[in-house]
Amino acid sequence: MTTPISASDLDAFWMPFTANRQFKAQPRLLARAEGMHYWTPDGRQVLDGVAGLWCVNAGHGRREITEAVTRQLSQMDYAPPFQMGHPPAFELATRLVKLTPGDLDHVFFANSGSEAVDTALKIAIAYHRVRGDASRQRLIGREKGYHGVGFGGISVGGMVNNRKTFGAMLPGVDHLPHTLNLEHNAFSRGVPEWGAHLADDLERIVALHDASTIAAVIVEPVSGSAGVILPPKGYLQRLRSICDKHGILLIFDEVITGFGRLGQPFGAQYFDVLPDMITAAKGLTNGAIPMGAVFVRKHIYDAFMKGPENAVELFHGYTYSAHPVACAAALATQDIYAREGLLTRASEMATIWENAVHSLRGLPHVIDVRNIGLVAGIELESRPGAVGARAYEIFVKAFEQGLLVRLSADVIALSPPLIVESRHIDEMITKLGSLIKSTN
Ligand code: PXG
Repeated sequence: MTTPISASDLDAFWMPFTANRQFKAQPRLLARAEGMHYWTPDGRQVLDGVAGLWCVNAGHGRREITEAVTRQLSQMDYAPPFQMGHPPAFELATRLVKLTPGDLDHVFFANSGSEAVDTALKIAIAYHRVRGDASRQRLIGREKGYHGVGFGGISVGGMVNNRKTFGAMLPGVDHLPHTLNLEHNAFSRGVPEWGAHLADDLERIVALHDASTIAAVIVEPVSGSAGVILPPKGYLQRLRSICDKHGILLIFDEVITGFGRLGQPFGAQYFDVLPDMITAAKGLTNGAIPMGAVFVRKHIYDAFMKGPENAVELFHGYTYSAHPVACAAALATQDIYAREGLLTRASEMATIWENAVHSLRGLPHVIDVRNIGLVAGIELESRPGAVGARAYEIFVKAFEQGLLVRLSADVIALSPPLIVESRHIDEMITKLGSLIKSTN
């Protein structure tokens, strides 16, 4: 079967984060991809406005990745990662830590952003314990944060629909306030001026629980899933200094901002703030093969490398940690990024992008436009009693007219492959603009 067409063909697959019955009544299928485009099974071209799902940073169908994956599969399909190794894993780790800032010079491999996040949270708690500071177990996330769907990630995450049906989750978790504020910051270009003081809420949380109970703070430098929420100017610096003051680890979840989305390899470099750990996934392999990673600073790695040399230092890992095929895909992806300058290309395109997306200001229902690097969020006023309906309608019509966008409630998110050209941006904005105008 190449193209499922009848309802029964679609029934067995329980689709993730999808309205299954609505989708299966009116499916939207993709069959092929190359460069900036997808094609539907009936051959319709669709411009990719979201890099698949914030991950295909070098554009689709990169031959070098296909070849590297094929080569690796025929040479060695799988190798156990526990007490054994294979060369591409070490080569990839060495390559990647050259991209990270400061002494973030060790990397632990996982298979997704969710696993990377849960790994980082576990490393944070274990780090304090190996240093003899075992009372530091609390984790601090942020409202509207998205850190994947593991129990750790949803516990520190702050998106209510991802949390409310899944019970009590991890104990000892607290949340900072989010930084979205339309009253002060609507239509800011780049990071908003107002709101650095929101980081000071960490002092309140410290005063409530005492620093000696807190292991780590985790935030996305820029929130993607919750609808493109930017850190106010100085906010991340302030979080860093409060964490330093109280001996709390700071984790940047860069599953979206990693690998060039903001015009630097990582958001940490863009914002010039050095976290203790960075989680990454998505663009690491250009989305071609699942892979996640946690970068840790030297003091964290070193804290574990004590004790007897024959002792396993961290009782954590996955059957597919540093999977050879994922490593091959990641190495080929990094080659492309380096050769084509893609990790900084967003900074070259940022002004064109900013002007383009802000041209939607003034259209009906548009209550905010937010942008940074090659990301934008266009927020529409919600219909009374029907949050998300307006943006969903635009998403469906956009797909019918050959444009893929992403939604979060009534925010339309754009995050194209980093190979995007001005003409693609024009096409996206023209299509979106006319859809926004024609939607009631
Ligand atoms: N952290 C962040 C910051 C993410 O954006 C994850 C962790 C989890 O990664 P995995 O690979 O486990 O999915 C993500 C994932 C959306 C959307 O609609 C975003 C993500 C996933 C699904 C949908 O914006 N980001």
